[in-house]
Amino acid sequence: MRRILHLDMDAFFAAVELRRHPELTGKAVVVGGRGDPTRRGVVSTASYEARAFGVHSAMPLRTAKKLCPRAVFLPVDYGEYSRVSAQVKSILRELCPIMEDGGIDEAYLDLTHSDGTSEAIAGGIKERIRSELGLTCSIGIAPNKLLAKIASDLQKPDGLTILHEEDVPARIWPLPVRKLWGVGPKTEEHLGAMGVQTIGEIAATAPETLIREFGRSYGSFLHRASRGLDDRPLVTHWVPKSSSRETTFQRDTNDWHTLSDTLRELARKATDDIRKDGLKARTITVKVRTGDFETHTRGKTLKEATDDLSIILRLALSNLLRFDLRKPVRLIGIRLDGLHPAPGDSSSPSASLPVQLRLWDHP
Ligand code: TTP
Ligand code: MG
Repeated sequence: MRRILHLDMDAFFAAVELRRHPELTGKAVVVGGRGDPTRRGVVSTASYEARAFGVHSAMPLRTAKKLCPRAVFLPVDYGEYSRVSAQVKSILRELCPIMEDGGIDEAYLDLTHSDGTSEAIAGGIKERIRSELGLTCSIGIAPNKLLAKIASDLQKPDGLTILHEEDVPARIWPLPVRKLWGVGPKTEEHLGAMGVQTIGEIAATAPETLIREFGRSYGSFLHRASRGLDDRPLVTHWVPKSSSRETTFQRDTNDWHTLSDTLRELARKATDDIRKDGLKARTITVKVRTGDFETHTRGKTLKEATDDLSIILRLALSNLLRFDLRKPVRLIGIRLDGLHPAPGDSSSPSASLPVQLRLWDHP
């Protein structure tokens, strides 16, 4: 049985705005357009306080102002939300390398081969997002993406919902058809005309009827989805080509101890990075930039890829010895490339994840 987690940030754009305008906490806040309800534009999102007045995404700002005259209107700052989004994704990827990016404020993780209870994993993610980013999210964990996504929405904000297959009749069937992934306003209307309002009523409709009404492909999708069945894999897309780390010194130096210690530390971090991703590297390159901004690199390629720190350290230092280090150094860096998934090598904990191969199945 698979174990899939879906995470969705709570009132995302509004929550990010509240971090820098803490005085607005607890107030009705609407983020959209240029933040001016007298001008054209739609609501991107609203705080839960504003939602209580009926304000929601995609509504004209003018309408939002009518529904909630006291709301504070803020302009959209997409750059800031993207930065925070990347931080969320990097926390998630650190905890589980098999991640599907679901959009600016959501993602799926495949926890099938992760240790720990679902409660503990979800609690750990929430805690990191709260303490490091000052934000809350809602999490659903279920046997597939379809159910995990519905689950993450069931107890917003700051929710955690764990669904099992046997919970489908009680928890999923009473929901309106629109809650089903892949059901939009048109299908909702079509189903409504057939007297079908809830997911359970789709499940109770004969599959032949669904196929007659919606065609073979979509009809059978509706039949399966209404029963909570979904075998779509995560689309990870994410295949790093190289991993690099570098450091700029406070003051230029050509002290061998400083240079070699720094390089050792960078090699350690870069090796950690690839190990976390279940990868091994073939090429180890050292980069040195001198105070006059000349940049040089020295690299070595191994016959076989490795994630063995002692081998990587040895190569990094022998590369460093190949530089002319008479001029003081401003920046030193290491790059590991020629990355390959580490095959079932039990000496490395992350490398033993069999699902790692999935990263490469779905490029
Ligand atoms: P959502 O996750 O749909 O909404 P949300 O995070 O604001 O609130 P919830 O707690 O219900 O998850 O969308 C994420 C962000 O995407 C949202 O903060 C703003 C943006 N967005 C738009 O710009 N326009 C839209 O129509 C929607 C739905 C979202
Ligand atoms: Mg959200």
